[in-house]
Amino acid sequence: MNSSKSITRGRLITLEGGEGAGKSTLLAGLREHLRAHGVEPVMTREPGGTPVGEAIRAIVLDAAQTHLFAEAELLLMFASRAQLVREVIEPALAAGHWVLCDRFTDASYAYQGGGRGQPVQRIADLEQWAVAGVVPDVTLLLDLPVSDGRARAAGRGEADRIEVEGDSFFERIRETYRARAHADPARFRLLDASDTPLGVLSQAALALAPLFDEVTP
Ligand code: T5A
Repeated sequence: MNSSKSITRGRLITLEGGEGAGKSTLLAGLREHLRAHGVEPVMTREPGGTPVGEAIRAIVLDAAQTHLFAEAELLLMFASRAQLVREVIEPALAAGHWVLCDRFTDASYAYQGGGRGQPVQRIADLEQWAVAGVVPDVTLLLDLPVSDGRARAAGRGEADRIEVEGDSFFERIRETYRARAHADPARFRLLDASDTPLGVLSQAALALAPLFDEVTP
């Protein structure tokens, strides 16, 4: 019996990028990669990941919601996040699980900050109390020219409420993401998302390799 053995806190890995950058594709490959290393990750996403969060997701992505103000959008993203952190992410990390999250707080800085023009300080204030100090161990930023990402996403049918925005909106998002990655190289890994799906997975695997070293005795 070693019931007194303390549990090593899990790892939080987040994926970020513009529309159609390949996050969902990479997530599927990363799940298998982690499994091959003996790690069964908890998979989740934002907005969403909980019953409350998925209901919020339905609102914020609904193209029929043409009168949603930027301030309301920002609060909805953080409402989903506050719920996800408390219901899923923090309990999983405390239990020693690794969490793979499709988007997290950086998306609010990029979309609501860079895209919608919400003040950075307002987002930072929300982050401070809504996210309860949860910071990803590694953030994989899939960087891709906006036109390439939009061309990929276009193949999927009807655009959602955010996808209908113009190119300049997505250019600001890309620049905000890149600036955040530049400002925090210890956490961010910038991936060339124009690579093949296998190539992007190899880049991500390389970026995550130090995490395995940390947990291997
Ligand atoms: N949002 C979210 C905010 O505004 N604020 C916030 O705080 C948060 C958390 C959520 C939306 O909400 C916004 C951002 C988003 O607009 P989402 O579920 O994250 O939406 O969806 P999207 O970003 O729209 O994700 P997509 O599904 O568009 O893109 P993915 O997952 O990045 O791309 P994926 O893997 O589905 O690939 C798209 C297509 O490209 C192909 C795939 O086969 C697919 O057809 N593809 C590749 N092709 C060539 N080479 C590669 N390497 C490829 N990888 C994928």
